[in-house]
This record gives sequence, C-alpha cells and structure tokens, in this order.
Amino acid sequence: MSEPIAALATASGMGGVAVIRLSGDEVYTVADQLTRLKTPPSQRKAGTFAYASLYDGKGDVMDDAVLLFFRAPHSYTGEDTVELHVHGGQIVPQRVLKRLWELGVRPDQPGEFTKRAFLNGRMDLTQAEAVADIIAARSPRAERAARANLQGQLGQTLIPLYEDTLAHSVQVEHLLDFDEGELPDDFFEEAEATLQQLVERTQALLATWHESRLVRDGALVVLAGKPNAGKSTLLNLLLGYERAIVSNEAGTTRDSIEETFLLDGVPIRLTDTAGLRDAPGAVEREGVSRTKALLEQADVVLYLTAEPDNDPPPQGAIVIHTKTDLTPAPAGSLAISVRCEPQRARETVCQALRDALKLSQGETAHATLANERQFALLSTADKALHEAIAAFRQGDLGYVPAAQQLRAAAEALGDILGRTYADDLLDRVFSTFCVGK
Ligand SMILES: Nc1nc2c(ncn2[C@@H]2O[C@H](COP(=O)(O)OP(=O)(O)OP(=O)(O)O)[C@@H](O)[C@H]2O)c(=O)[nH]1
Ligand SMILES: [Mg+2]
Repeated sequence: MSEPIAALATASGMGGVAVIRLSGDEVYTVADQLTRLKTPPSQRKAGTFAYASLYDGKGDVMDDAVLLFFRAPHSYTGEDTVELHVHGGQIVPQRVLKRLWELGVRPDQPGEFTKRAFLNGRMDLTQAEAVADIIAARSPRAERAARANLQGQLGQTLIPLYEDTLAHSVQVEHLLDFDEGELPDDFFEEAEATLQQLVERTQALLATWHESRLVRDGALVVLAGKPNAGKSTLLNLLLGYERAIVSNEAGTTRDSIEETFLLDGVPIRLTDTAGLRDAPGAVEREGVSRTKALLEQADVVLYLTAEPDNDPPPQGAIVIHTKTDLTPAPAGSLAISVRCEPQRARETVCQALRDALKLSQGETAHATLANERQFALLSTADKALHEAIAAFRQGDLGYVPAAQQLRAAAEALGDILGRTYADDLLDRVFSTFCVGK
C-alpha cells in the first residue's frame, strides 16, 4: 500500500513542456477523473500514451496533455505511475497540481520517488544516491562517475565484498560453537588469511575516495604573491579569457576573484588575490587580510614570485617563479614566462596542480565511492576487519571479539547498500534530493 504522490519533475519556470509525475496506488482512478477519454487511462496498456484534455472540478479544460502509462513493477518507482506532459510556465502546472491535491493525491517529500524505487527493490542505496549525484554533477566527469554507479558499478564491487564478509562472519560464529580440539588444524590461519583479503578489497575501494571527492566538490587553489608577481596574468591564462585586470601598477587586484576551470574533469576553483604587502590604503589592506584568510582554506596555494632572492613563501605553498624572460629562475625550480611561452607556462602549472592534488592520469574504469556516507561506513568496516585480525592473533581469548568485529564489518557494508536499513538512515539519504525525483 502506498499513497498516491505527485510532483513537478521538471524545473519550474518558463519551458515548453512540464512533466508531472504521479505514483502510487489509485493513480489510475485519479487519471480517469482528470480525463474524459473513451478508453479511460485505467483500461490502457502499460507502455502506451494518450493525448487528452485535463479537466478541473467544475468540468472546465485545464490543459491538453500527453499522458504516459506505466504499471507496477515496471516503472521507476516500481508502482503504478502516470506521467502528465503539460504546457510549461507559471500557470498550467500549478493548476493541474492543485486539481491533483483535490483528488486526494499528496505532494511528494524530497527524494520520495527514488526512495520508493529503493524500497521496491528497483535499486540499491548506492544507485539511489547516484540519481541525486547525476542531477548535482558539476562536470561531465562527475556525471559519468555517477552514471556508472547508477548502472551498478559500485554495487558490483560492494555486493560481493558484503556477501563474502557476511559468509565469513557466519562461518566463524558457527565454528566457535566447537571445542578447539574439534576444529580443523589450519582453521585460524585460514580465517586470518580470508580477513586479510577482505581488508585489501576494502582498502582498494577506500583509496578511490580522495579523487572522487575532488571530482565531486572541486579543489580551492589560491594564487598568492607580492604585488606585480603576475597572479592575475596567470589566472587569465588558465581560464582562457581576460577575467582579471592586469597592469604594471602594484596593487591592481584588491578583492579576491574566484572562477572555476576543469583540470582532468576536476573543478578547480581558482582564486586570484590581492598582492601581499604592507599596503598603503585601507581598501588594499582589507584585500590583503582576505588573502591571508583564503590561504588558510586553500587545498593548494601557488605562490608566485618574480624576485627569487628576496621573497619568502607561506608554509606549504608551491613556489612558481614568474617572468623568467626578465629574471632567470633558480635551476630545478618551477618557472614560467606567461609573456613568452604561455602554452608551456599553462602545462607547467597544470602539472604542478596534478602533483599537489595527487590526481591520477584520467578516469578509472573501476568502482569509486561517491560520498561521505559511503566513505564513513567503509572506514568503519575497515577498522572492524583490522580489529578482528588483531583479536584472532590473541588466540583463544580473542575469538569471540573477532567474531563480533566481523559482524560489525558486515553490518557496515550492508548499510552502504541499504541491505540492513533503518528509517533514519533512509531519511538522511533521501532528504538531500530535490522534489520530483
Ligand atoms: N615580462 C613579463 N611580464 C609579465 C609576465 N607576466 C605578467 N607580466 C606583467 O607583470 C605586470 C603585473 O601583472 P599582474 O598579473 O597584474 O600581477 P599581479 O600579481 O596580479 O599584481 P597585483 O594585482 O598588483 O597584486 C603586468 O604588467 C603584466 O603584463 C611575464 O611572464 N613576463
Ligand atoms: Mg592582480
């Protein structure tokens, strides 16, 4: 039993067509009441469509629409579903929704369509999360990673890992019922070897989070240095257009400027800042204090200098010598001349960023973690597996704690997939969705 829900699935605002989705029990009764077709929706086959006028409570036509019919279990949610394709804009979709509320349908909660799909076994939790990730993707690469997970790529790695851990846990608990003398000789060595193998698989997957997170959230890269070092010149070069004012007057940039460009599919939030000096004016002084605040937050600081001998960089910054056409840079240092060799300068800086952010070359074909929730649970599983190994090594006394840790590991892995879900876990996952999905 599931209440009928509806939502505008397309973005609100001006648009040719708006799609309203209806899902749940009785949606065909509702569709029959909206239309006056000779063959009402309830008598139509799944996978067909109809062109029909939609009527309000007084019998006036609200709009002419295309209706698409889906039947349980062959729909996104796994329930009976009707899609109404109506005219877009401010008026029509709201009018149709209002009529639906009169007919006993209620508005969906965020992510409710996908939550129902999950509860009806249409997808596991990592696939449901991937739906939200596709919508939120800020780069084609992020979208591709999310689509791979929607198609089950993460599940294909996680499901066997979960099942093997569970199987091992069950086996260990079962054997603990025996006296030690009754166990096979190599039981404990074998159990430990299996655990080691589970740890390796867990850690391989954990290692994907670093880059996944960057693809998803991007990296903050701050350009810092004394006035006139060439920061704004480099920003413009990397962005590919003249975003910031460049001049030979020291103190040209006063406010920080942030723009994003993609490096190997990773959004780089590149920030140009006011040059660091004891500034003469109040405005520039404020700019300098903003620069200092940004240095704290940055994932990478590129410190530009045209005076290699007399310009200490902040700690942890990557030093780049600029204007090498005017001043030679020390041997072996990162050095660029945007004026004379812009292409080469661009490549030098991009490579420095790849190294600093530890980006692998290009995309991987294997499963990757998609969010903090998955990372946290997998870390819990990893920790529990390590503790199980440590407990096993203690001999007799450790066997029961080892079995407990194994069970905890299996549970954490199951939580990632939503195999052993609690209501609050589902609320947390689906509350981040937009309405209509
Ligand atoms: N010769 C030479 N001049 C350069 C090079 N890069 C930048 N410049 C010049 O250096 C001057 C300062 O450049 P900007 O990019 O404005 O320097 P900035 O670090 O942003 O300076 P502030 O905004 O004042 O902190 C400009 O006249 C640029 O044309 C280079 O590779 N070679
Ligand atoms: Mg500048």
